[in-house]
Amino acid sequence: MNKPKLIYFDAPVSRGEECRLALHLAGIDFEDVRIKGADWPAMKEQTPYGALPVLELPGRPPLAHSNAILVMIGRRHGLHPSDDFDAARHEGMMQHVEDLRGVVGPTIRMNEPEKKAAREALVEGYLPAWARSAEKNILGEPFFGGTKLNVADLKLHMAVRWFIGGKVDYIPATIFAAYPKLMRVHDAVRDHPGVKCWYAR
Ligand SMILES: N[C@@H](CCC(=O)N[C@@H](CS)C(=O)NCC(=O)O)C(=O)O
Repeated sequence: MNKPKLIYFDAPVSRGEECRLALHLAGIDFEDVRIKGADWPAMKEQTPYGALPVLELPGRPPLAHSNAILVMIGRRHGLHPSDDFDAARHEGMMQHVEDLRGVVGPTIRMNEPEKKAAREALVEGYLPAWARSAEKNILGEPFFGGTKLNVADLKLHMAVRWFIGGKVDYIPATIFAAYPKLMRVHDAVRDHPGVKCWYAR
């Protein structure tokens, strides 16, 4: 039988993982395709925008861009606000996370000593400013929009999780510790029963 297919790399803290989590929380039985880096160059041109994640739904063209995938799953399965203004606020925060990735992501491919210098500069300036903006716009508790988890929360959770493991060189694991709302969203997603169930598989 044709199942929805989510295609991404086997990366645990990533755009793909937030889409996998959304599909799981939505109760969708999907094919979790994790491609190897070596297989990617041959696939790249076949994807809509030359990047992953991609969601394939039976009878539809492939869908790309993590936020588009998340919003579509969220709208169909009660993980995104039905009010259009609220939805737009959530999408704004989701874009804020993409902005963060757009700034930190390029440092992954840097060599030393540029990487150290670039990341130390981010710790001094961009990252606290990013977190202040996130904090200012989190109006709900414990999640971004209140008591209910939405796809925007998965996005925020993944952004915090990227750093709190302490595995990003030159960026302290405590980089977001001074932002209680941001950390509360992270913790509430981590502790959500559906999320725990995904990681207990
Ligand atoms: N705006 C896109 C960005 C996608 C993106 O940059 N994906 C990365 C992995 S996270 C990728 O496919 N990199 C391989 C490449 O660009 O060749 C999204 O939100 O999905």
